[in-house]
Amino acid sequence: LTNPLKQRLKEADPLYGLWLSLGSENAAEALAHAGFDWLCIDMEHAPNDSGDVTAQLRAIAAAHLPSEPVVRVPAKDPWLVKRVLDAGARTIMFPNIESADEAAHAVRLTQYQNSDSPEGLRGVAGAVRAAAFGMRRDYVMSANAQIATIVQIESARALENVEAIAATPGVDCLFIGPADLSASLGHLGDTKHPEVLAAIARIVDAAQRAGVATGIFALDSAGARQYRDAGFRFIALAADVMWLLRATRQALQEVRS
Ligand code: 3PY
Repeated sequence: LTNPLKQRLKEADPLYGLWLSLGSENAAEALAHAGFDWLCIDMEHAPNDSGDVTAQLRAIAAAHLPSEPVVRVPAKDPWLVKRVLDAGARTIMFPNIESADEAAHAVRLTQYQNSDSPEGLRGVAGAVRAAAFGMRRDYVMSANAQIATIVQIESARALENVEAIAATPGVDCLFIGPADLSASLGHLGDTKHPEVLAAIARIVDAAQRAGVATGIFALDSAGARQYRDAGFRFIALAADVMWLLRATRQALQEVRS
């Protein structure tokens, strides 16, 4: 198994992605032609179960441009993480990680138990899509080193512990959820509040000191550019459903005016 995204997260170039929230393999395949570095299939806030994720992983793989899929699971659930990895996901995003212990647990969920990961919690099955249904016998031995773990920092408690979370072995990227972070800091809906901006700066600093990438969800390209200039390297350019509504509403307004 190789996961190009895991390597690219260590490099300096910014990686731009898109949230897939439509629950549609057709949309996923179409958007995989748009040239994003990564596409995030969202199981936390979108109607995607593990069957939908499998269909979208296949759809993304069918496109001619190599967008790397990321799957955001809804929680640190062993059975769900296992299924998504068995379906072929190589990069998992965990929402709301609040301590180094939680970060270490998230990493363990992605790892088979082995000498390099004695506390790994991932169950072993050979005949799964990730291992070409048993044809890729090297998968089980190579997966641990290639799965990337992205943890979301999105609460006041996570902020207190961010330096320890960033230093947790196996964490590849700290991803800020600005909506949840601002709510947790007492500023629901105000992602530009000075306290939220100070929190974001602290998270970037902690990640840079620990040598891990920092990611964030931007609402548009102007916001994405600002985040890039602030040192973010893994930036979501909003979500498919948001662009769909923006573009269609604008066209309708234009034709009606
Ligand atoms: C947030 O903004 O809270 C996120 O998790 C991004 O979707």
